[in-house]
Amino acid sequence: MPVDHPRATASSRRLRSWRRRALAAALLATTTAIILTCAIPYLFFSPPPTLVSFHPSFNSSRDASQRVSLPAPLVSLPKPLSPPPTRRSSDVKFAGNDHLKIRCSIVADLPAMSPDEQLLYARLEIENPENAPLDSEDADDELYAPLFRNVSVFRRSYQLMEKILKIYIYPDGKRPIFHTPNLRGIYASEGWFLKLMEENKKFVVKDPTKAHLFYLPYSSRQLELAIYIPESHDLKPLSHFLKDYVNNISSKYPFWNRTKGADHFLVACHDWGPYTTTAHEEFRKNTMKALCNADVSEGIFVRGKDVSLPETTIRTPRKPLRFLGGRPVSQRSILAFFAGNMHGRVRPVLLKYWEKDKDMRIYGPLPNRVAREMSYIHHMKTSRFCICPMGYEVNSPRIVEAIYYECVPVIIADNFVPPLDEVLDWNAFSVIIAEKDIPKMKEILLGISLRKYVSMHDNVKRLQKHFLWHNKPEKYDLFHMILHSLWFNRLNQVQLQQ
Ligand SMILES: *[C@@H]1O[C@H](CO)[C@@H](O)[C@H](O)[C@H]1NC(C)=O
Ligand SMILES: *[C@@H]1O[C@H](CO)[C@@H](O)[C@H](O)[C@H]1NC(C)=O
Ligand SMILES: *[C@@H]1O[C@H](CO)[C@@H](O)[C@H](O)[C@H]1NC(C)=O
Ligand SMILES: CC(=O)N[C@H]1CO[C@H](CO)[C@@H](O)[C@@H]1O
Repeated sequence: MPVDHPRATASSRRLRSWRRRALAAALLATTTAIILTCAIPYLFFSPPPTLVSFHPSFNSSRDASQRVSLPAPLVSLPKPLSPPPTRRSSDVKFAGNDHLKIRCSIVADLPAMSPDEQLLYARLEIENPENAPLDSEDADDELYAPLFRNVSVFRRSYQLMEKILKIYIYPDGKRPIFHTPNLRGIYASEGWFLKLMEENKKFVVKDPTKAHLFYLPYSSRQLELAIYIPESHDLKPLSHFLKDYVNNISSKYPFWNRTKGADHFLVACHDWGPYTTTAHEEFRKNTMKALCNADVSEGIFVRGKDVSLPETTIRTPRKPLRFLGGRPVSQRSILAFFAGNMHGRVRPVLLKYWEKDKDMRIYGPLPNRVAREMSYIHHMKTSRFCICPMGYEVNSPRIVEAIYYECVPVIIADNFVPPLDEVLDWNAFSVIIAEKDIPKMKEILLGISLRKYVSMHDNVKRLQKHFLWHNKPEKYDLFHMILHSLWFNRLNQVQLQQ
């Protein structure tokens, strides 16, 4: 910037002030154009601003006919005087992709909004099909559309999450039940999420008044280890402990009572995760739960509100991606593989029908004579299909193992909501068989053409990156996918609270 010259002549001063005015006028014109561009979808293409219907492709469970009222239009702007030009030609172009950000930040002025207004803004942005051009321009080719229910909705929602979402982690709660991630074994996903969330700088805020979501940072596995009395078959002490905790934070802070816990969430992979929430009514009903045990038949997990948490078995926490990968289709000679204990109602039926089949390897616990020849993991790497029957509970660590070893998972667990079901299209890369159809399992698997199988196998490989833990989280990895599902489901709920 030129410094003011004390000896400047009157004419040069006039020239400078003229320039400033011209610049201001140009800015004003540009801003108006941008505002009109941004306003058009709201003014002309969206339903009346006080009534928003759920877009059928947005929800995962809600009745599409359900309508809810919005408190007020998010952005109220004057109607343009002339008829709007067509959308594409009206887009004001700036250098690169930046016009997207400018386009909406000017209208929406996100930082000036309250967290609730920001959520409503994000919701409208995602629901409005007029926003579709935004993501084709911003498409990054990192997402493979066939894996998703609607990849444009996912991409848009993810972008908005990165831009908007803020999370408050309650500092309360003593170790080891709280703040102590366990990174190994079959419950590892709750530990990894806890660790990566607590280390996170992008989404976590110190100031809870800025938060959209509140995290209850406990481990369901540590809760079991610390409080459960072995052989007691009594989960009451665990649920009373959590009830106490929730009562503590709801009297200490104002945030719980504002939504009765609906913007609070937990992440729990232990089978008992859902059952330990039952002693506190609001906690059981309202709090968002990311659960491995995603069973809709028990009345605790609710599709569209809660998140089916992938169960990931981590054997070596320092190298979570060890052993990843599998054989190409041509080197997968076994039709289907299962080995495991006879937990629950499904597995004995599976064995009854298929243990003796020559094309498949269906075992109880993997026999030593077999394991000496070929390990469990190697079986998965060389089979076409990996059978993932429920155990005592609906979930199975085999689903993610199959994805890691590039084996197409076959899920047998009625009432189970598969992981990240809000956004993923499980038909693209898995086979879901009803429990009653176990006798027809071989027929069903052989009925899948080679061509179809090759595409499913390819999809499994492309899906893999969305199921990986990284010590430093990467875009679209498992940490971000879980976070995104929480964000997405919160957006799904948000207007019901108002
Ligand atoms: C995805 O969602 C958008 C926005 O709701 C919609 O316009 C589009 O038709 C959907 N695409 C598919 C393939 O369903
Ligand atoms: C709740 O607060 C009480 C009183 O401060 C404390 O004794 C108790 O340990 C707390 N419970 C939990 C689960 O944090
Ligand atoms: C929230 O509500 C509970 C139950 O009504 C009450 O005991 C508690 O004091 C309230 N918390 C705050 C911070 O006002
Ligand atoms: C994408 C999706 O799952 N949409 C669902 C929304 O809710 C309706 C009604 O419950 C379902 O029919 C849709 O499948």
